[in-house]
Amino acid sequence: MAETHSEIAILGAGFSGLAMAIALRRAAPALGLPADGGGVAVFEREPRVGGTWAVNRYPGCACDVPSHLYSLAVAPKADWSRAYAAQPEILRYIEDVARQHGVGPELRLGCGVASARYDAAAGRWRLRSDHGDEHTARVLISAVGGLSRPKLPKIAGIDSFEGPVLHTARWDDAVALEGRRVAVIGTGASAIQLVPPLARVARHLDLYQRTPAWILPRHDGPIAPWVQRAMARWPLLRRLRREALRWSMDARSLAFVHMPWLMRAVELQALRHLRRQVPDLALRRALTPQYRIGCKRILVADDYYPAICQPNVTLRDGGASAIEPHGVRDHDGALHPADVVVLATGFEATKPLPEGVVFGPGERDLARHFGDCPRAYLGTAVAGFPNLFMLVGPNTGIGHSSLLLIIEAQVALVTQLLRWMHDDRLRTVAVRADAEEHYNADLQQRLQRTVWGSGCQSWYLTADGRNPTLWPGSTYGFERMTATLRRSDFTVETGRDG
Ligand code: N01
Repeated sequence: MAETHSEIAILGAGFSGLAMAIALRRAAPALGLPADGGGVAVFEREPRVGGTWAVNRYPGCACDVPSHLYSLAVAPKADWSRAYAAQPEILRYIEDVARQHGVGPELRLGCGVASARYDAAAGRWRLRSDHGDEHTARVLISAVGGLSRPKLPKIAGIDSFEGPVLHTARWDDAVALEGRRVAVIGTGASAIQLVPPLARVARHLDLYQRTPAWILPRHDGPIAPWVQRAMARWPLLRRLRREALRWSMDARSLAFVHMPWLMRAVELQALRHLRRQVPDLALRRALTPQYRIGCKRILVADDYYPAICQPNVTLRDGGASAIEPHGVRDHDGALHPADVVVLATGFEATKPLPEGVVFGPGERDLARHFGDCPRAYLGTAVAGFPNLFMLVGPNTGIGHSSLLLIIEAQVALVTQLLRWMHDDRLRTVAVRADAEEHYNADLQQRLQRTVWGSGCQSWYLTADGRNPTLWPGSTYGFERMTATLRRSDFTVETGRDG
């Protein structure tokens, strides 16, 4: 097989991989890269760009962050059609952004990376694609996203089910749901978007709830065409809207991180929403969460509770105890027939890259190195793994605002690192172990009193309660932390070839 080479290889063409590719194009002269995307290869397993927005195609899929904040600062969009855009519009936006910025020649679509190994003698990463092709790169940037690997629940008998089993992130449009009996397992962010459209078409929908979620009103709706036109004509209006959203959402980090008791006011708002939408007392009780709001992701929906109140929908509180060839057993052991099972059970958030994929010097497996509790420096660099940078790495998740703000700050940091490598002819850059240690000790200290550690179980936490997923602060805070590269936190090798 032919071996190809690029200066930089990016894993993933979702929001973060594309934002990185765009930044590399913009900074190409300063990085010594050709302006046409040469020197960069973006490997993407799916046949199209979009990442999570290309694979999450379940009915009702939308963003629960307002559109004017859930967009890249480098690629503003004035004509979002709704306050909260749905998946097709977001995917179109991502495709448009790639096109408008000329990202294309560097894309290797339908080409996943099976393994990436660091060759210390050559100072290169050696990649092997799913097709067996070899590729080398000086720098490897992981942009695989935090929520890319579906989590399949360990429910007894799940493999014995004779009908289709779908996961929200592996949707199959060929599976007909109209007039069928559908069992949905899980009541998180994906489920609450999925249940209303499913309830409209299914003969019967059984919703297996293990833990009720806190839900706030969404206040979604179309953005009037005249508003869209005004934002296109006066970009300042759009910028003001974006900043207002950012400030108001970031202000919440104060309560999440420093004063969880303040969340009580938000709980009252959510309880009012529940009372208004669910008249049945027993159902309301079953839907009332027993943990502090914010401990798990706060959900927003206007149509979820009304859907559960429909006569063809039954809430099976307590979750599913077993699955059999033709149905699902509830918490009490009663069997409920089902034609299709839908798993809305989330993702392997602490293991986005499984074992056996990325190997640093000495064949050190990155996923094993991370173990149950991944950690990195600024979520971006990992001690012992030279010339490897991560986007949306450990502790960069953000529950209260737009992840795209974090991604763009990380992209700017990685661009600074690459610029340094180019200017000083560096062969390798790796974060120092003590800098990583110091950063994480401080981070875990800040995480201790946050709402996320207030006693619930969530995908944010490891089994022993550590938090390797969330950033404990505001998006402005993350931007500040990453704005200036502290070169003394890195070790380098000089004498770069080529
Ligand atoms: O997954 P989740 P998700 N038996 O992990 C339940 C992002 N997102 O796909 O709470 C029965 O939140 C589990 O129950 P419990 C967003 O960051 C964003 O919904 O563990 N139930 C829970 O109810 C979000 O946080 C958007 O007790 C089982 C559910 O499955 C993240 O993705 C939209 C079970 C999993 O909920 C994940 O959301 C959608 C079992 N064995 C998603 N195992 C936006 O709009 C798990 N569950 C941006």
